[in-house]
Amino acid sequence: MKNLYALVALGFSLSMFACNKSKNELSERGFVPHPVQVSSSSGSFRLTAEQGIQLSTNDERLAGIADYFNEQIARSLGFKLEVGTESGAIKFQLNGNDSADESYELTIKEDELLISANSPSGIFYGVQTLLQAMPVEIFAENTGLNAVEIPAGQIQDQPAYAYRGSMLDVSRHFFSVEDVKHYLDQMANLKLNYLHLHLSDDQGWRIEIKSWPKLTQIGAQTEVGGGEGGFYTQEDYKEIVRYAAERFITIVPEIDMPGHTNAILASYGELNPGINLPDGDYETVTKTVEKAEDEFKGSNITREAAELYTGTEVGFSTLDTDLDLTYAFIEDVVREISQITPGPYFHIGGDESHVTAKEDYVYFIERAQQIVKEHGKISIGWDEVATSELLEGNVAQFWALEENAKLAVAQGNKVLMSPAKKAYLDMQYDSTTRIGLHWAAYIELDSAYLWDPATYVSGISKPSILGVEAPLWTETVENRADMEYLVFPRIAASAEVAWSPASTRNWESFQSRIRVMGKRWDNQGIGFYKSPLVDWE
Ligand code: TNX
Repeated sequence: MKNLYALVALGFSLSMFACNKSKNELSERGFVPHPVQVSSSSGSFRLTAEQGIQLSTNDERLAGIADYFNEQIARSLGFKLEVGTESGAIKFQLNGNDSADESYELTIKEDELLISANSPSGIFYGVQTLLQAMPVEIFAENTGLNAVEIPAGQIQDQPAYAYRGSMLDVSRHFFSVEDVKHYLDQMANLKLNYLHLHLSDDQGWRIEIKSWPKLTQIGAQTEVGGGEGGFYTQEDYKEIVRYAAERFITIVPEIDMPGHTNAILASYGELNPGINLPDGDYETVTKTVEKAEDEFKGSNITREAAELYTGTEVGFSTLDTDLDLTYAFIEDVVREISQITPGPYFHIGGDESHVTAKEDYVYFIERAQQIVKEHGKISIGWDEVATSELLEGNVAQFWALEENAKLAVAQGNKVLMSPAKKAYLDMQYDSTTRIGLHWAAYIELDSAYLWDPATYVSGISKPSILGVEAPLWTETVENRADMEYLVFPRIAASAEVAWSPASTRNWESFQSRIRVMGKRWDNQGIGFYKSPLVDWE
């Protein structure tokens, strides 16, 4: 009998051991997005202040990544590692310089930790995975720890899509440079690489244009609800671009046109087709605009600036597509913004131009694309732009109409996937969510996770898809707390949809890993939505 008890006790402690062991394994660290391949081995690497980082070559970008890593650990552990090309147990090994290749390998042994990649971006993603391989305390400040254990094993990884993005609408409510940096920090942890800034809309113009100063003197002075608005100086914007680049994130500026342009029309009366908007429902507004446009054409009515708008109706404004000055204006705006945008894309909006006649819309989009091309950029537009002739290489961002996305593909152009029913971060989780809209859907975490860009629209498969973007529209989002509540945890679902191959995605696995991600967010003070579908404790 005694022996039996001993045996049971032994069995119990062995299974406890097995359990603990499996929790400490590399594969159980809660990686988000999930890497392509993870294998665990026994033992661990002990990171202490005595270790160093060895760079394979004297490359500025490699050194920048080492600085980034050092800043992350300095915050939680209070020390930085020495960086050099001579020695160090942590090795960043750059094998080439193919910026399109974002793959990496991370090998963790007891005495060595190696990140190897063909481009600096690959090394950066290896660092992100390494941070997630560490205990979640690494995301907290001043932990008092002086060492962390990183379980041994090997990871091979690469993204499914080249464009993994999010959009921040800084027009409906303005967000400070600090808020944008905070957003970029979180994007980097999730291996997202494009931040699309929605810099203009009816409610506000948000970037300094030196040749058209009233855009910010007037057009930036308010926001939804009548708050004080704001804008980025060109120096601010450059700082955002720089901070993003440090995290291998490219900024995509958007100037929405020819609709969503009331802030422009309020700043420059000479661009205004001369329509003053009535209050009222959508139909009344549309009718008034159409009538006024008819009366205006060919007459010599003086153009008057529109009133600033702080409501949330969409689709009532338009630039005058017949006016030469309109194109001179766009030319200046595209030129000034392109000069301070190193990335390849310029987003021209093009959505919901409900008061622009169809043929005027097509003419306008084709001209706007041309201007963007002349400034060396590739146009992206919301899916409606595909009803025009797209220039080679330009991209349609699918949000609402599948037939538009198909038109783009039929023209040989790529699609960026942002289906509102899945990827929109401003949709409520359910009917009780305190902020957000629900015109497209209620989007709980499982819904945000359970879709595949390559099969979402029949007839559009992976080769026609540039990537995935999760937009945050901010009609109801007033501050950082609101932003965090809608963005997290869904942005992590979107990041995994964009990064991890469909064959490795699994909701149950995501449920257990997002729980660990939640601890990382808690450690950073991020007020995320505690979806009831996840056991956060
Ligand atoms: C539709 S999505 C819009 C935006 C709104 C958003 C709110 C798109 C291209 N246009 O103007 O902010 O819905 O969810």
